[in-house]
Amino acid sequence: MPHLVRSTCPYDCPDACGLLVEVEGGRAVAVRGDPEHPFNRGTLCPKMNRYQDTVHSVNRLLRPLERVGPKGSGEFRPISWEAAVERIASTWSQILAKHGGEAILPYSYAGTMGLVQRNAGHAFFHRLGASRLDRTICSPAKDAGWKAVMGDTLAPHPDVALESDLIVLWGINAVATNIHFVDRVKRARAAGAEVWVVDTYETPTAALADRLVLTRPGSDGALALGMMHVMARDGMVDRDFIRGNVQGFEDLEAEILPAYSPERVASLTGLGADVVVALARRFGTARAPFIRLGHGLSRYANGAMTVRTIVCLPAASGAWARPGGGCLSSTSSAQAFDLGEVTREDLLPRATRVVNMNRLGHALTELDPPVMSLYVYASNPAAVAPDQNAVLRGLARPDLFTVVHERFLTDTARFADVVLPATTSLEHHDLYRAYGHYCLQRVAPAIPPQGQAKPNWEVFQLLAAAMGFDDPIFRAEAPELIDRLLATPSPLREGIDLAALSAGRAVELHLPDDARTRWRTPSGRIEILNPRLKEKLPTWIPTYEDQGKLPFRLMTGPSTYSLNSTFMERKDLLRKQKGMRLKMNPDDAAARDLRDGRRVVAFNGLGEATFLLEVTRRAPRGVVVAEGVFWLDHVPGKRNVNVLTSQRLTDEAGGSTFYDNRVDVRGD
Ligand SMILES: Nc1nc2c(c(=O)[nH]1)N[C@H]1C(S)=C(S)[C@@H](COP(=O)(O)OP(=O)(O)OC[C@H]3O[C@@H](n4cnc5c(=O)[nH]c(N)nc54)[C@H](O)[C@@H]3O)O[C@H]1N2
Ligand SMILES: Nc1nc2c(c(=O)[nH]1)N[C@H]1C(S)=C(S)[C@@H](COP(=O)(O)OP(=O)(O)OC[C@H]3O[C@@H](n4cnc5c(=O)[nH]c(N)nc54)[C@H](O)[C@@H]3O)O[C@H]1N2
Ligand SMILES: [Mo]
Repeated sequence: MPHLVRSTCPYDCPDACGLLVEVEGGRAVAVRGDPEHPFNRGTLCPKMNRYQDTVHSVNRLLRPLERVGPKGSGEFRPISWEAAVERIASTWSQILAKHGGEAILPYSYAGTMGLVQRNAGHAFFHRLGASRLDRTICSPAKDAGWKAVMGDTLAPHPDVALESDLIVLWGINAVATNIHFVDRVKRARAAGAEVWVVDTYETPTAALADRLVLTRPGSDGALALGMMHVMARDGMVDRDFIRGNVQGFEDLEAEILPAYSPERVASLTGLGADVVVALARRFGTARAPFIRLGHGLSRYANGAMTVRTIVCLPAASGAWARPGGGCLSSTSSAQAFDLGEVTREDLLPRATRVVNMNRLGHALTELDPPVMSLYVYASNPAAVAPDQNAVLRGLARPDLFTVVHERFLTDTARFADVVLPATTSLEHHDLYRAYGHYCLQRVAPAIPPQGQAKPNWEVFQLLAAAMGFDDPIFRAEAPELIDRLLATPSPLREGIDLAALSAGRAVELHLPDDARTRWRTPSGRIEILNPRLKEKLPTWIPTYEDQGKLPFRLMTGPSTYSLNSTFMERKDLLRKQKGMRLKMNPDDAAARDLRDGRRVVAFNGLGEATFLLEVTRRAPRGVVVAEGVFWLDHVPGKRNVNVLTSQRLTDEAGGSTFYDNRVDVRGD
């Protein structure tokens, strides 16, 4: 008889869904949504419905491997765990003696979101004195933009949107990336709310919209300033709310907004001036507009500033004061735990150098003194990191000792000297929180580790022992680390149902009653004027439009059937993606005599990649769109969209600029 085990979807997605796993004979035979989970309430996305196919895939790595062929060839032979750990420890000891700890670089991101397994290497690499990785590939500019205005103010609960009369899905392809929020949007719409989608092309999410607004890539900050210009001019700002809660709206009005007339904003955004006015009026007169802000618009040279400017809108309109109003950027807050219990910065012998993960290509090919060893876990940089040719050149270096801990033989794993097999989330302990809602879930294994796979934390325990590190933390097992996280004080966890948490159920964090009226900024007010920043007031700054004068802006959006490069092991989902495609407007295609379904090459100064052309009005003129981060091994030319993206960083916080690139396109 199968039995049911509760679990959490481990992937990097705002929904962090509750799962019910049907287990029979030590195998997961079915996975469905947990009907008792407050956010996903029993449903799952198309990717997770057959999670058991990932867990029990014939392509799982089940034994440690050692490279026998050239780097990148994927030729390996099995070795024992003892031999693998011994080889890593002895190579690192030599590197430490000859080059020092900073010659070793850990590279990890969010293959799993569990707080223990995701952060499992930090204590070890701190103790080792390795170079530190600045984990900036995803959202630092977005977070900086929010923080500039709102400080540590918690984002509203996603269910607040149910009471809104105008939901704006801004730079988010929610049908692909936040599907259970879409359920809230549909319910609000059924109750009378209007829905806008603001994007750069017609995504699947556009089908939800009463109004689709397509801006020129990277111009949304100008749109937000134009909206506030009109709202101020036409008496649609909430002066009472501003007086009581906001710092600096008057300065913005006097110093910045005059330059953002609808006509000027039209020229910056590509929208008609009449459209800018109409959007401003509708937003300004809505009772409780709710903005759900995605990541797309933050991955530009002006990303943090764009987010900062948009976050001013609900302050100007006073939306925060009304049930249903506000802005949800991210619910992930450090405030629920002290992660220091796991990350252990205190073990660092001294402040070692910091490497920005978006500049891995540079780090592996140009950094001086050089990186001599790379340890990758929970990430696939050969596919996901920008400037792919530089990354691959680095990974191919014969003198670089690379270790990859993975579930599958990814593009990165193919370049490893030693490959270690990793467990899936159904095989290890962890604690999950989300970045699109406020649930917390503690998860125990549903099935035993497959083959000889090991969880991240266990591997670092082995490596610590082999390196002779006797700090007590390395003897603590994963459940104990979870207990320690849960023992750190936090008002957000006050009064939560600990018995339910221990039993593996999702529980909601406790949002303070004044979370939406007490602004957690240094001044205690919403800081439209932030005196601590170089630009004290939000303003417009241009994008890079990288690679100069090439004709197309390149959008690299999420795909509904994969998650970054995860799920590419699943043939069923891969078929649904119908190949690595490039969407192009029919007029642009006609001008180049390119036909639908043809192979085309997109190129710029960084490299080129081969796509199947999809000619569609969903892409505006001058914009081409590539959804999904494909495995190089699956595509012609063995390069994906990231051969076209640059290592340049955002205005604040060193974020990625995946959307701020230009390309040209030719027939193959
Ligand atoms: N199915 C699926 N789900 C995922 C992911 C996935 O790859 N696939 N990725 C996961 C991860 S790691 C993350 S961070 C989240 C990201 O999920 P989202 O928050 O949706 O963010 P992005 O994927 O960066 O981009 C979202 C949208 O921004 C648009 N966009 C780009 N530039 C601009 C602009 O200048 N203005 C406007 N208005 N829109 C713009 C893009 O066209 C895209 O539709 O999703 C997670 N969930
Ligand atoms: N062009 C372009 N590039 C992008 C993006 C984009 O929108 N466009 N999105 C960017 C964003 S938002 C992000 S967050 C990054 C994501 O970049 P990554 O975090 O590297 O994400 P994935 O490609 O999903 O790779 C995660 C890997 O972790 C492995 N893994 C899963 N669980 C475990 C585990 O428990 N242990 C170990 N050791 N491994 C595990 C998986 O098998 C998978 O190969 O990509 C970025 N790259
Ligand atoms: Mo991300």
